[in-house]
Amino acid sequence: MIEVPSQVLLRRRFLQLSGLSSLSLLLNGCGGRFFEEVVGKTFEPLNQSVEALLLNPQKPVPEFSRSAIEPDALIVNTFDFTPEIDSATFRLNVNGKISNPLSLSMADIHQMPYTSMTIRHVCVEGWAAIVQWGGLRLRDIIALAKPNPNIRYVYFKSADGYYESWDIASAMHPQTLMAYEKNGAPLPVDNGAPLRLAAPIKLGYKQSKWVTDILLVENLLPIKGYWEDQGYEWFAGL
Ligand SMILES: Nc1nc2c(c(=O)[nH]1)N[C@H]1C(S)=C(S)[C@@H](COP(=O)(O)O)O[C@H]1N2
Ligand SMILES: [Mo]
Repeated sequence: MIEVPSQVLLRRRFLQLSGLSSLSLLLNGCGGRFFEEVVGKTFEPLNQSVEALLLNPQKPVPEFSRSAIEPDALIVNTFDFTPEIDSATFRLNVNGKISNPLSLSMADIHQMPYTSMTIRHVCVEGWAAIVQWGGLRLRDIIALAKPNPNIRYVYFKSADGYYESWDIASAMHPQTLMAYEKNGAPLPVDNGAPLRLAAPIKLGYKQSKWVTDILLVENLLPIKGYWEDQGYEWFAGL
């Protein structure tokens, strides 16, 4: 099995980002390609190019009215600890197979087009909550990064050690937001401030809080996500 150097570099880079570099010796083998083949077959219909997704946004799912918000129903669900992030010095870094790597401050992020949505958050542990999220569309960040046409997956690294990977179509969905607002107020620290993923199309565990790094890649790595690597489903669509 032959791997081009750039893929190896990207993989190493992500493992460093994840603080998982000690696993890199193990993971630079053939496991990734095997998994890639399995996933590629399972999710054939979503195998759209990033260019097509930029030109033709997917249809939004129906939203709730603001009066439907359930202010107390969103249960804080944090696997380990709550990181303290100084939003004045915070940067969202975007790297990978792109021609315009980004390092965005919260001021940069607030200047990008704002979107609000009121949707249902569904946790796999058996609870749900109607929540309003405000922020910017992930697709706008991806477009700004000038992605290589072959990218198909997006990795998210969080400040608490959490990590996630999404298919490109779900990441480009118009209701997949990097949110900095919850129920009309600035995003609370417990819910992922300064920046978290929010989307009505995936289960709660896909929606990383405290996101610091985004990595756009062509192939899924053997490391897929904090819960997925313990047996939870990867696609986790709603
Ligand atoms: N960084 C990070 N993101 C995370 C989690 C986490 O533990 N760490 N938990 C996930 C789970 S299982 C759910 S249901 C939601 C919960 O979001 P909330 O704590 O804002 O209600 O966050 C998701 N994102
Ligand atoms: Mo969850």
